[in-house]
Amino acid sequence: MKLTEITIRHLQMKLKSPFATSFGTLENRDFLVLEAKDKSGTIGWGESVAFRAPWYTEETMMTNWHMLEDFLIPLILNKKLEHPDEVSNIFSPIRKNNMAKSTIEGAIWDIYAQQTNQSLAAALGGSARRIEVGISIGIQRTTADLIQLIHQYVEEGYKRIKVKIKPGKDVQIIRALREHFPDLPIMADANSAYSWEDLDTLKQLDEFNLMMIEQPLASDDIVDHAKLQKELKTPICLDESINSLEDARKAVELGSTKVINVKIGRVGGLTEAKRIHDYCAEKGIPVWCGGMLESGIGRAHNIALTSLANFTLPGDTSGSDRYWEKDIIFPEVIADDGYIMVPKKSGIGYEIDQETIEAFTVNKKHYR
Ligand code: OSB
Ligand code: MG
Repeated sequence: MKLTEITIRHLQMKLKSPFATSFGTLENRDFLVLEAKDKSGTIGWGESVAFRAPWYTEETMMTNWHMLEDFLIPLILNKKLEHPDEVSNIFSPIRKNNMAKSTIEGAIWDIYAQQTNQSLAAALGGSARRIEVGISIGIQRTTADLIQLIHQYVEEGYKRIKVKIKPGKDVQIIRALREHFPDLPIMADANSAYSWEDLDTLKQLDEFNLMMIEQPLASDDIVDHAKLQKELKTPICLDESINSLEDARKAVELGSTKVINVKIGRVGGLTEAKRIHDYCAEKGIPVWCGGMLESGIGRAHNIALTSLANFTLPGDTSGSDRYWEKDIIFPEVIADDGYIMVPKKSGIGYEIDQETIEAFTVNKKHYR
């Protein structure tokens, strides 16, 4: 493989309903899509999952564009590659900026899978025919609204429900959900909204039989997460804290986490995601694939990754219709009774809807 041309686009897509977390509310999803052309003409697609603002991690859509244009694209254009696993070495002179790196690496995996005539899932070593998925629900105005939404998604067949919590919007709400849905697999995601001072509140969540509590404390704090896990029965799942295999190893060794949310962008690409998966399988730590409100391109990569054997818990990759009036791939991603079929076609396994991509494009630039 050798990339000879790259196009970056800034897309803006309106979410069907605003998504509220402990940091604020998102109405439009702004993100980058990267199209890479190999010398043979094969085209691969990648998505940057960074947001407009740096609330989830420090990266943004525009820092990604800067890193891509000024550092990553110059390192990769016209460089000969045998396998996508080499990309992380080529990018190793650049510190962090994992979502930016992952944008190109994802497109290279797509090209590699196409050229070796296999699905991206198969190229990664995944064998599941279908994956089990859940849904992540943003903070709602009232608990009644939340309960109604959960009813709707449970009826659609989603296998587990994740709700966002923050201080003041936690114990009461979870108690109400548990009363209403005694046996439903429920988990709570705090996106780092708590600190050690909130120990009492977090301990109160222990009585509701949650599957796990996701990232309660600061993203750079695996020490207090280890202390907290000793105080809780509920398993802690780290999201923002895990940016590499090394982070995963340290968090597991310290006892800071019993489950890991793997996000391709956050860990710098599919190769690193697979390494974390393999390590966790060896250690008996279940993993699941997190979501970043992706378009169909990012969603396709998530589906392929989730086909690996240790993705034993339902992930955040819901159907396209949960986010968008119209997605940029076809067919759109369909979650039927909480399952998504893993595409068998080569590469990411979905066609790119060029017209729709063009319609959502705010800005684009070509590199060669
Ligand atoms: O913390 O998992 C998260 C969305 C944006 C940023 C961070 C998170 C989320 C979600 C939704 O929980 C996942 C999705 O539906 O794609
Ligand atoms: Mg999370």
